[in-house]
Amino acid sequence: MNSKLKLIIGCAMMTAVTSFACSCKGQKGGETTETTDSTSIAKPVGPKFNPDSAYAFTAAQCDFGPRVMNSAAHDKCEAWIISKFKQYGCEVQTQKADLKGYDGTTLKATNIIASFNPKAQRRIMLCAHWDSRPWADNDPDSTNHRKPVMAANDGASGVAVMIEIARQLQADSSLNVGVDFICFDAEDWGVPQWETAQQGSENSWALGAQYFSKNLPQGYQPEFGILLDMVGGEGAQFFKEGISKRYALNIVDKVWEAARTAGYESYFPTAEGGMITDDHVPINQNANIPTIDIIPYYADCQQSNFGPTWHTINDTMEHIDKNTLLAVGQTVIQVLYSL
Ligand code: AHN
Ligand code: ZN
Repeated sequence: MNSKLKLIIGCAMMTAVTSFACSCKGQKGGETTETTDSTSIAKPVGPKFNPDSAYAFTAAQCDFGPRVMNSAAHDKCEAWIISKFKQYGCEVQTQKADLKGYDGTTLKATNIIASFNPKAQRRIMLCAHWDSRPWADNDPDSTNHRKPVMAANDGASGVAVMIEIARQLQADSSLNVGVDFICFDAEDWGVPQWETAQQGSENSWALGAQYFSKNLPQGYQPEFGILLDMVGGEGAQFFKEGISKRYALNIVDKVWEAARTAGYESYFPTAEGGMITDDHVPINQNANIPTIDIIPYYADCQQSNFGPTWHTINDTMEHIDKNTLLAVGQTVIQVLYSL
């Protein structure tokens, strides 16, 4: 076979593969998704989430180094996050507080509140934590336990998906609601595994969200919230989290239905994945904002049910998968543009 012919065949195969991938994802540029299930009439809506962009926003945070509380990298990243949300048309406020870690450390915390379309009455809250865990205490090698976590997935990914959504909202003015992007600080200063069990240790997590839940901006009452935690890991699947079901079952169902419509059903199985202590707990309990958690559950992972890199020194860009970022980002866009 001559090389030109090979090239033509190669091209035809590429086309076939590309269109196959497209129809699988149900992303046919606004057309109705072909299906034999006559009950499925909803179609993908809203702008196309760009996974390369979200990936770059994840890497940009990691480039500062681990964003551990009270560190220079933390403060530099804070300024970067604020500038990105401003760049994409949000009004940004910060909420600063000295919070107390389980070990008595004073944590200089900043919750970042970025509002898109701040005058809209009807509002939705998206949130994620932006700090890095100071200790890789779940690393298989115990000599790494006191090293900081890069937190590409457990920190940067959620913020990156939110920044990319803000970028898309600015480019497409057809949204009917306002969106508040809340970046919680001091989520990951929870009691390390080497400490013997402490009473009330679950309160050592989500310190920034606890503070926010008790110090809401004047009159703040969004319809519901969606927390994004570890939304970029390779092999991730997002099961229906138990606390979310207890406080906001209709939102869980809405989001999982949106995932199906957007073509990402395989990332969002409808089974339950257990109850997780996370930022959404104080938001539900103290602020009464029905808030769900999109958080992975790895049923068969020995290292952690949050995935093999959770609280290890391997939570780096190498293990970020653009397809996971896309599945979550496009699903959230589907929710927002269906309101
Ligand atoms: C617990 O480990 C109890 N909750 C997990 C919350 C978390 C930590 N999310 C990210 N890092
Ligand atoms: Zn963590």
